[in-house]
Amino acid sequence: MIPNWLMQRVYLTPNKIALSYEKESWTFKQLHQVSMRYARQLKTNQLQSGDRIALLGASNVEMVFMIHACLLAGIEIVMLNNRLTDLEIDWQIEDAEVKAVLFADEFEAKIKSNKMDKISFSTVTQSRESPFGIEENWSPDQTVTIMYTSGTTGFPKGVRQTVNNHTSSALSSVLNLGLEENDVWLCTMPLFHISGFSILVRSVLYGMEVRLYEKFDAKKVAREIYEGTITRMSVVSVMLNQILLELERQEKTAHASFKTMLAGGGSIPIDYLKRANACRIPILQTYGMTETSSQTATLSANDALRKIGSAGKPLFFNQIKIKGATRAKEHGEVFIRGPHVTPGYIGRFQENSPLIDGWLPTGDIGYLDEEGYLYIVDRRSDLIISGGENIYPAEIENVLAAHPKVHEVGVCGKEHPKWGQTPVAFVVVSEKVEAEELMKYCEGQLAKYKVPSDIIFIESLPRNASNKLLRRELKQWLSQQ
Ligand code: S0N
Ligand code: AMP
Ligand code: MG
Ligand code: MG
Repeated sequence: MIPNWLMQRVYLTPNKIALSYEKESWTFKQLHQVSMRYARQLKTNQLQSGDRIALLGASNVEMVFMIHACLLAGIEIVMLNNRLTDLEIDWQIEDAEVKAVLFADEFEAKIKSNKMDKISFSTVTQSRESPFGIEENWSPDQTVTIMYTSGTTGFPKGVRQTVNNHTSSALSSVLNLGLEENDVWLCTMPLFHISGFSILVRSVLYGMEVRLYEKFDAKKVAREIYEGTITRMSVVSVMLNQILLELERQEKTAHASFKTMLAGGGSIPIDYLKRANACRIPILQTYGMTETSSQTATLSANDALRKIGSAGKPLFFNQIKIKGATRAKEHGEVFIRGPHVTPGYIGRFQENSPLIDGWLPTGDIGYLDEEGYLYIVDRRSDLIISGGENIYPAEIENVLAAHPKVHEVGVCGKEHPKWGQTPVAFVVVSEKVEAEELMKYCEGQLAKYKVPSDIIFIESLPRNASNKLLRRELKQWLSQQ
């Protein structure tokens, strides 16, 4: 059994700071008090232990209280990406068969489905309180969160993240990074991604302060880094670049107490790693995913330049193998094993075990060097990563192919100076249509970051003998333009 995280934390260090936001802060005791009140108010709204709900909100303090209320009450949370359209959200909440959707009032228009209860945050916080029996201990296999991740078929998969997954991830991380009394981890990542959520878990397990931003702001972050008001932070490459540009513009370097810039969610350009080094930012490239409740491997700051481009070695409890590889540097699919790996999906994909003989095939192509450092070189599938948000071509192709004037369509990623990559659609029409009309059509159905940045009309799509679309050829075609 694992003790109820926040109950145990408030027992151990009630007066340590748990959370800060702008000029306000909350101790673990205060966080516990508010979250317990919310949990009792959820009970009044018929939500209690064993229920599954979906949570839609911004990455702010109210959201943190709501998350902890659900954890205290034993309610499984489907974390919804607030950049998605109403259609995408409906698909996920129906797939997850949630009992209710809890939403921050400003997101009301994003929930159209009427197959479940819809409860606004203000309804919860204005409800009377009902007593509930708190579970002081949790089973390690209990699901805490479910996060949808885009899949090769174009249908997102709801990934279960258990008590054991989150706990072992936080433990592995601290064995690698260490912990100091004054640590403050800045969270500017969305709480609906494991990149952000894992920071909340680390906070409650370590007794560490999380400094929370509702929105990423490079200028504010840069100041915290050179003034030393935070000691650790997680970023994707687009954020890192903006922070570096700020520090470079102001000719500032990181404060000596700033210890960790955990950079992941996709590959980090080598130029950024060198610039980070010049700004005295200890940069740690990491390889993690939703299915592994964050980091699997992380490169230490000392190795950042010696092993440039590597995502490091696996954290203590984790194992990595390269399928089929018999010697160092041989490329193959990365397989992962460890207590942080999800037991499986829910909904449409619940019968499809993600594991092969206990190992998670990642779809990523990589190699281990002679010292056992991991390098990710490619994707087996055609995943596009835009600003840390994942997009599978099939999601966009499925939407565009349904347009009456579209005969067929192929999507691939194009390099982009700001976002890393953006999707581009190659369209074969059955009837003349303007690119603008197709973009509008996509905007109605897909999150903004998935809407193709270019639509290119062509005569026919490149296919192999068995009629399979050759997306690699589309990519080559783009690079020759
Ligand atoms: C980069 C972010 C912050 C950009 O958002 P921002 O600046 O707030 O934009 P907005 O003001 O909302 O919108 C302005 C315009 O920009 C468009 N837009 C926004 N985001 C994107 C995007 N990603 N791609 C393309 N366009 C985007 C808006 O649509 C808007 O357009 P207009 O003006 O036309 O309306 C934001 O994108 C962000 O937060 N990105 C990061 C997401 C993330 O966390 N990804 C990681 C997911 N992966 C994991 O969680 C597993 C890995 C992991 O756990 C990890 C990752 C990193 C570090 C550590 C770890 C770990 O293991 O702990
Ligand atoms: P997600 O769907 O957000 O869980 O994203 C996980 C995927 O992001 C992985 O399967 C990789 O394709 C990619 N990724 C994460 N970290 C890295 C990294 N350090 N280098 C290259 N790709 C990465
Ligand atoms: Mg994914
Ligand atoms: Mg059609």
